[in-house]
Amino acid sequence: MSELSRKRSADPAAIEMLNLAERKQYETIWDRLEKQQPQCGYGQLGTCCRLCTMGPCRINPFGEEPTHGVCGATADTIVARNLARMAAVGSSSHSDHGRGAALLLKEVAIGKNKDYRITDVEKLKAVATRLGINTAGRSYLEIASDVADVAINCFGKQDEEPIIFLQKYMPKKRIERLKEIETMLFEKTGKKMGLLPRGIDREAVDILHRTHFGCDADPLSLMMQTVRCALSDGWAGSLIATEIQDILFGTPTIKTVKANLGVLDAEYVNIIIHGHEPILSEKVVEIALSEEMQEAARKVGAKGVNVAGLCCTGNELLMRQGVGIAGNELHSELAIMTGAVEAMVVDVQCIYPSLAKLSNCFHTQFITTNEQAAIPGAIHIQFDEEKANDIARKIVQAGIDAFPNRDKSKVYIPSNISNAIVGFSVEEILKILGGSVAPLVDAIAKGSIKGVAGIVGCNNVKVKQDLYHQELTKELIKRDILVIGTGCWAIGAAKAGLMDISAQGLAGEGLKAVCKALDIPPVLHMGSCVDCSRMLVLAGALAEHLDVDISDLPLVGSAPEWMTEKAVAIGTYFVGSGVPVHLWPAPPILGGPEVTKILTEGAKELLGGYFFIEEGPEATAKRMEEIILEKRTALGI
Ligand code: BF8
Repeated sequence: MSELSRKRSADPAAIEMLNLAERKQYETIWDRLEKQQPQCGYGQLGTCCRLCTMGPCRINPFGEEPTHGVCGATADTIVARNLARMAAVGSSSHSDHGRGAALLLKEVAIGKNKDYRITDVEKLKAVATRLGINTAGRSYLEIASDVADVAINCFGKQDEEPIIFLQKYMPKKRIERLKEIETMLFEKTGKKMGLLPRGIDREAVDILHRTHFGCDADPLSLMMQTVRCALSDGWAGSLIATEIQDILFGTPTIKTVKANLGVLDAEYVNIIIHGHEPILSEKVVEIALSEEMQEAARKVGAKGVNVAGLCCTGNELLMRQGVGIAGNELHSELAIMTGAVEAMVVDVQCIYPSLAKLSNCFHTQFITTNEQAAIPGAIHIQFDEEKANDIARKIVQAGIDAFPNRDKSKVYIPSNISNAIVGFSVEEILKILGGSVAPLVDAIAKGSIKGVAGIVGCNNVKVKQDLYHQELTKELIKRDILVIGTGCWAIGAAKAGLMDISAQGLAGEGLKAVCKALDIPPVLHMGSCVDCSRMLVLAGALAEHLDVDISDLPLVGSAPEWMTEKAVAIGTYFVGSGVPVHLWPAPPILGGPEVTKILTEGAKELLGGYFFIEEGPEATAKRMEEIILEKRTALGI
């Protein structure tokens, strides 16, 4: 077993595939990282600016010349602007996804789209009631039309009022606190700094405007707008995606799934769905599993069609349909290298352009489907919701047609596969708790559960794949801290067996007893990255039950292998909601001492939530536990 492969990943399936890549000379993301060394120090510190053509400028981190950009921008201004833009991009990615769901719900409601339907009428009514929409004596399509209108309005409204979804879902105490901060900042500085988002699109555009040449240079003002934009993602854009996808495709329920590359089956046509939006993946699964397609696969010599997920669209499918998950982000190249993938079908976000070139080494059809993610070298089959059935059939058929071209001598599927109990939507959590958060609050009050940690985010090729995810999770449950989470962390935890019922044995005595009584693992899969909104809703429910602010609760977040701009948005909306958030690797802010101070110390005082940077799972778990214990003491428990 290659030493190099073991340095790159903690996942035995990945190590096997990395060994194979080394033998066969397939280039991987790890190889490309090496070719990029040494990476730019200014970029890592966040002190390079290329926002106008007088630059690019960079600031000397040791206080020597150049200390300012050509326009006079300081390191803090540059760092703040860069970070704000990262959050705007991340928020926009989640929120644009939510927009797609809202627009589809409208089309289904008015009968324009016949290829989709409303699956979960109970959830529809619950969302409508929360939004203040009348449900009595009305058809579910009428209600759905109104829900879609409210959601669509959150994107483009122009008045100054906070976004309706945020108003109806964020606990009142938090809204009040944000308003008080706005007033206090105005009184103290004379500058208007808003925190409550007015419109989803508006807050991202605001950042694009204020970071244009010659606009906002004030680190505090830039950071407050960053929080406002991120809050429009968490409490609106992502929340809309989650809620409407539940209405369209069903609210996740608890189920057992299989995780890791072993979900691929050498005797079947394997179709992997990768990306983020279940509008595509739900349809591909439905069509792929139809008798018509299974029969077509048998005709070309396969036993049928097998569908597996990857990354967040994989999380969406696993939560709702129980589809097996082939892996998280760093598995995407490795999956193709098994030589057993007939089609990798992608929509948007977290898709390496390298997959097109790699697919050419195999018979794999690398199929892009979305105009927002066209990739040179891919086969593009344009997806269109109104013709979803026909297009999904075409996509699945392309996979089936590729099966006879499979080179059997290239097939190598690692046998690693784990069981994971998944599907912990807030609704399911409430169901297992008997209808209210009270038993969870009691367990926390008694100390059997010290607190709750939410872990999110990616794989980052700079961090050994899944190691931080696995070790931090184990350290936390050992300390009687319940772990919930989403995204590529959740897939990493599932692959490592941490979502299996047997993981109860790794938990501390208090947490173990609670998990045994409820028959759940100590590590709960709450979905894809837009489903971080489920964690916000759960935090809100706990805060309202206790009549306290979210920042008073023994909650803490972590993104230990993060890498995307979406993760910046997620971390920031948790901070804006009052939750302390750990980050590793360090974000590109350390070149701006004032920005670093605002995000780590200033935010704590203002928002209750703040960022902290820590390296190493044990040190991180220790710090997270200390934060939880601090909160418990303040609550008097
Ligand atoms: O939205 S965890 S690598 S797949 S960004 Fe991407 Fe990060 Fe994975 Fe999902 Ni989230």
